[in-house]
Amino acid sequence: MKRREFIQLSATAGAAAMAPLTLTGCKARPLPGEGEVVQTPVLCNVCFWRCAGTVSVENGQPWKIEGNPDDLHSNGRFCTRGDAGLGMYTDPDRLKQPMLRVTENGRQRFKPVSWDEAFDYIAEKMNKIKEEHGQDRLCLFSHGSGGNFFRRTLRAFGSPAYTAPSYAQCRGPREVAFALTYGEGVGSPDRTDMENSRCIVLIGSHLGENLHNGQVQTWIEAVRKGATMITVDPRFSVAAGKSKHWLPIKPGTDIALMLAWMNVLINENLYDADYIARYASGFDELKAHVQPYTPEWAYGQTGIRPDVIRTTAREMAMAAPATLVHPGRHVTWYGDDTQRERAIAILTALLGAWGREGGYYEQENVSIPSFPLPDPPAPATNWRDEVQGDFPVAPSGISQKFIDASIGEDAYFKGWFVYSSNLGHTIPGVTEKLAQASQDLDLLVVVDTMPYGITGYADVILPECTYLERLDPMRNSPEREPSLAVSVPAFEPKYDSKPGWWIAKQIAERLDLGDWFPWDDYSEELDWQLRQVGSSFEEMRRIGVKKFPRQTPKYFAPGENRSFRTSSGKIELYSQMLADFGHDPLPVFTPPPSKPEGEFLHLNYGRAPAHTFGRTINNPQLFELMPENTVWIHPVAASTFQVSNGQYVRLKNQDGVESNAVRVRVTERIRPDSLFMAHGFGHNSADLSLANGRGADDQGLITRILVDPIAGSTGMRGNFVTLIPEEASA
Ligand SMILES: Nc1nc2c(c(=O)[nH]1)N[C@H]1C(S)=C(S)[C@@H](COP(=O)(O)OP(=O)(O)OC[C@H]3O[C@@H](n4cnc5c(=O)[nH]c(N)nc54)[C@H](O)[C@@H]3O)O[C@H]1N2
Ligand SMILES: Nc1nc2c(c(=O)[nH]1)N[C@H]1C(S)=C(S)[C@@H](COP(=O)(O)OP(=O)(O)OC[C@H]3O[C@@H](n4cnc5c(=O)[nH]c(N)nc54)[C@H](O)[C@@H]3O)O[C@H]1N2
Ligand code: SF4
Ligand SMILES: [Mo]
Repeated sequence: MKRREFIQLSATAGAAAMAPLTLTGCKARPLPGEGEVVQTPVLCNVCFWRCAGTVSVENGQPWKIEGNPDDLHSNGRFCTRGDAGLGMYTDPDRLKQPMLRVTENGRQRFKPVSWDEAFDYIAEKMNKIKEEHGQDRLCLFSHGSGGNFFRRTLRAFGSPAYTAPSYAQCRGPREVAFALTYGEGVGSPDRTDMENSRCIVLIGSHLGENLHNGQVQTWIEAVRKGATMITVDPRFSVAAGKSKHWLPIKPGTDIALMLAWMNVLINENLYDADYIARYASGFDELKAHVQPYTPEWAYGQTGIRPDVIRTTAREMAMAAPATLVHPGRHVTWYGDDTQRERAIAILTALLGAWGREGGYYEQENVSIPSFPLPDPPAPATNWRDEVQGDFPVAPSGISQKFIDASIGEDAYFKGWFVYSSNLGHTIPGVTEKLAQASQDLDLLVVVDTMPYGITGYADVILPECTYLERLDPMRNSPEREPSLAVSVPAFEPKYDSKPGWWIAKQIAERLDLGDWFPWDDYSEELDWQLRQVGSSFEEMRRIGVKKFPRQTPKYFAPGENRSFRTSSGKIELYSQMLADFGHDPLPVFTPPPSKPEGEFLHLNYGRAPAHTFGRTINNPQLFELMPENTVWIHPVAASTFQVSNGQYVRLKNQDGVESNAVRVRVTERIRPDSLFMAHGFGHNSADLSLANGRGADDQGLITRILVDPIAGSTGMRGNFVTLIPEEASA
């Protein structure tokens, strides 16, 4: 029998039965706000931008959430998803009590247990792993600030290995490329000075659909002030609709376009020669390198006409240094992603835009001491060497390597904590591997709020309360102005759910590591920290956000000499480090995988404004706005596949994997060779009463994974699909 069968919660012994929904007639109600209103500061957790806002509770009932006007992430306005955050709290499908995997009559089930039973089980398994394999054989997968508490427990135990999908499935190659070039990454929030840009170049980045609140607001400010917008996207995105130039590039050929732009900037002497002479190294190598990459050559690769390439390069130069070539955020596309991001970093240097108004500004956060903690045990082995030694340049944990290192009898990792990440939907090509790892691991703990797919693999499911019911870590992100922001519970936790800090502390105490959480309530730690900078928890729970004066300038001073944190102290156009590790020291164009025989479309995915990945699909308010995704195809493709607008189809990829049924949207806003769908849909689980079976999942169709040889990230865009019309279509 399988060690761990995949279990849906609806098959749970003793799971609370769901009451049927009843509709009541309309009664006259007082207007909102007429009752007793209590307001609490919150950090929105519907996505990772962490906007600061206020929750209003009227007569003990949820009323509304809105942005805090003092907050640079929101400027007083939440996005659609943030507004709908109450749906995360009210969702009746939430996890309600701790569950333990048990075998009864030969079948595996989840059994509701007390928190004490769950903690005892976890502590016993952790100690056994320590005894048999060593203290360093557990790891944490996590997305979001609440993961920090579990990171602390595992670090204290002697297992510091940690990974987040925001590296190898998201920003990894960007951070690596900018660090190689400038000695530091772009960071989050992205240090783009768009509100002051006179020209913005978007390569993929579909701002407006990608709804990172403060960022979209600064972009719209630039549009309002008449900045020249250049959008490079195979699809006529929302951003393309606001652009002077839309370059509908052949997917996967952006490096060719950027090499041609460099060729024009250098050969027409449009680059910032003073900036390059003062700050950069490797210009001669770069100049020689880009000579063959003329706009005429790039036309053949990208489908973008040479005159358009020249015109757009000149417009960028005209607005420089207030020209922002946006670095993108989800950049794990074709496996040459570090090189594509290097091309963006190099273009930025040629335009003299790093450290300059309208380009990339210097961020600052509040200098605040860490809470004093004991020293962690010395590691017996180096997990980086053991798990991802083939990617020495990677600064963070690579999630798919963590999974690989958990498969087999001799696997390095023996236990997982998964906090707020639905790995099966997040990491491409892991369905089989997840099943294998879950056979081989000695412990698999999932901390979640909802019964998403990952819970089906767990030994123990720990229900966290939502961000509206708990104290979360303080926000101290680098920004234009330093500021601190807190999130305080607006409601008591529903059901038997608990805050992350409490769960992590209880586990630590079971392991005799209580001195890593030396307080009764997490607010005591926050209060200690806040007092170091002249504030207090009491003050912050009243005001939510506190701004601090900047200590350093936002931009380089004219003519200022400065040293960069690269090995040469210069902006490295030519990267000696890449050369030393056997990679191309200057970006080289690698053609994307070619289309298979037969009728296939590039599988292209992105964001929809109403949802955050898969985590909001079951949110009753957001579900109502967008209950399923559609696949965008061009009329030419519609005619090839003989499908019409609104018809349901199944998608089948080059390896024969099929999706759920999904509706077609026929539109000229996409290239005839490509298809586009919003990521996050296609959950097949009866535990998710709204999301179940709605729309299709792009992740399952991503079976060809193009791993970046530098960053180790998973390129997801080398896949193709064909359309199979459904017989009975709506
Ligand atoms: N509403 C909402 N907003 C979000 C999120 C969310 O879940 N929901 N998630 C946030 C997160 S974590 C991230 S990382 C960001 C991601 O958002 P972005 O960084 O903006 O993501 P991209 O992958 O660049 O954007 C997808 C766009 O790339 C285009 N594209 C596809 N292939 C190519 C190509 O070969 N070349 C070019 N030039 N373009 C191509 C697609 O047509 C699409 O318009 O969004 C953030 N914002
Ligand atoms: N195919 C494809 N894959 C992608 C992407 C893509 O566009 N297409 N995007 C990539 C990118 S850019 C990113 S950043 C990653 C995102 O990857 P993830 O963040 O892993 O994405 P989700 O699927 O949203 O994971 C959500 C899980 O977190 C749980 N959760 C939500 N709120 C809470 C909470 O408050 N506490 C706890 N404990 N759990 C909570 C949800 O219930 C759910 O199980 O995905 C990457 N993978
Ligand atoms: S961008 Fe929207 S969903 Fe994300 S934190 Fe801000 S308000 Fe919440
Ligand atoms: Mo992301």
